[in-house]
Amino acid sequence: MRTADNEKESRLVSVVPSDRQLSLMQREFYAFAHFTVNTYTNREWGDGTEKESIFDPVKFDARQWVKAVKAAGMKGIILTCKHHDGFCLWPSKYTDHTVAGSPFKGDVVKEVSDACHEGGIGFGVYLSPWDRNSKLYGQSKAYDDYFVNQLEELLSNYGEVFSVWFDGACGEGPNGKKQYYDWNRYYETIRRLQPGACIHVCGPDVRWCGNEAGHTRVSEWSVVPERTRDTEKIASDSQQSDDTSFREREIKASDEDLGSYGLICDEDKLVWYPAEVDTSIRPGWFYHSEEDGDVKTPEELFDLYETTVGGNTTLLLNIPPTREGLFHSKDVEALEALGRMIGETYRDNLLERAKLSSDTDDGVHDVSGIRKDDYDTWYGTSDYTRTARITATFDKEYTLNRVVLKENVKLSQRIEGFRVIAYRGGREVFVYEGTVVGYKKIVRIPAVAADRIEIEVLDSRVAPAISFVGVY
Ligand code: FUL
Repeated sequence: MRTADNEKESRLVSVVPSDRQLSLMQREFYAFAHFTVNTYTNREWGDGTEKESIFDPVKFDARQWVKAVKAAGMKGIILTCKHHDGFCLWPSKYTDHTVAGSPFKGDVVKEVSDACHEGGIGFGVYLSPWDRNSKLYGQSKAYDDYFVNQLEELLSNYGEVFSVWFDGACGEGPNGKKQYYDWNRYYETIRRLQPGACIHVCGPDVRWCGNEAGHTRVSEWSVVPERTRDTEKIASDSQQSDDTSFREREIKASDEDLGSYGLICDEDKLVWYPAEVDTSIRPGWFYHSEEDGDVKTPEELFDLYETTVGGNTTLLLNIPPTREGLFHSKDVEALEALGRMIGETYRDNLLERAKLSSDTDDGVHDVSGIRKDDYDTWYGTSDYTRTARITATFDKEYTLNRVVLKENVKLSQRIEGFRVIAYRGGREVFVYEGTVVGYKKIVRIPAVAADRIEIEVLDSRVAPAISFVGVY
């Protein structure tokens, strides 16, 4: 057990999300769509020499994408408006390497953003800083001007944008030169034109989880050292970091523990930097017909959803459009089945049929609000109590296999250890012990018959602030 320290813990819980970060966490699950000339060359990385004429999605229908995405319960699409090959899915004024030179002629960005807005989901922009086509690449300010001009087009002409996704991949351009990106200028442009948009990966708002395989850490923290963020930026900025004193030791995106109390309690600068897991429904990011048999099954997708969204990260799931410009029927079927599984599992919160109580005498908030999923009601104990217990006694015995816990993250991430205990006729039938909760924790337990559930917070910073409990 760690030594309690009121002052250090108070400092930790003063680190909270911005409004844009909060909105993104509430979005929970959204799609990536990787679409460019690679879809036609059957490659994953284009080299910038592809002819515009190969881009020809004859049945392109962004509404079909949105429908499929919504069926799975996703709340947005981030489109690769420009990938490393430099081909623009919109008719950019600043280059000829765009859809305008293709038989398609239209504006993919416009159609996808319109369909998203019409369907009531968010639209996000992936714009690769690495551009293997632009002659300006590697000429510092000239390329930065070009890149900022493109950002301005995308952030001014397509309505509200919830996300700008900056990839860390950075190599040579067509002149064999590398570019040193003026990140701060890019960030300022985004804040000025789309203040509600989060900047992901090589950016200050959303942290890359460190892999592309869909793995979430056992304990995923949102309050982490500020240098976690700097490292991401520096890493993508190529060999610029050569000082490695112990204090400034690198924290890699792949490290297992980024924010437990012991690790960060003496850290100078802390930030709210929540994780996002990005992975593809197929082996590749782009569509390859030979992968039609490798679409993740609904069960695999459901597992991915529960471990990521239910593990204090957001989930960015890639669905690559085909050469025709549609989501493949296999992907659509998997997404629809996933949506049904999520809907069925989480439809009926058994807590609605329970008597709730807290036996912690100094409870500062009424416990009854926690069966409703909102942040206005939350349950906590008075400051520096660190523990809490909530008991739900059901009207009869139920078979259950999921417990969902949420913290009111407006008050930071506080819980470091908890337990869920299920009882039947006064006897313990199952115990689950966990670490973090954060925005959302989905506790999966084997189906048990129980008539009472106890949620015990074993340790938290200052005091817990639980905003939701669901039992299914
Ligand atoms: C990587 C890229 O190189 C891949 O092509 C893909 O876009 C993935 C999301 O990020 O860094």
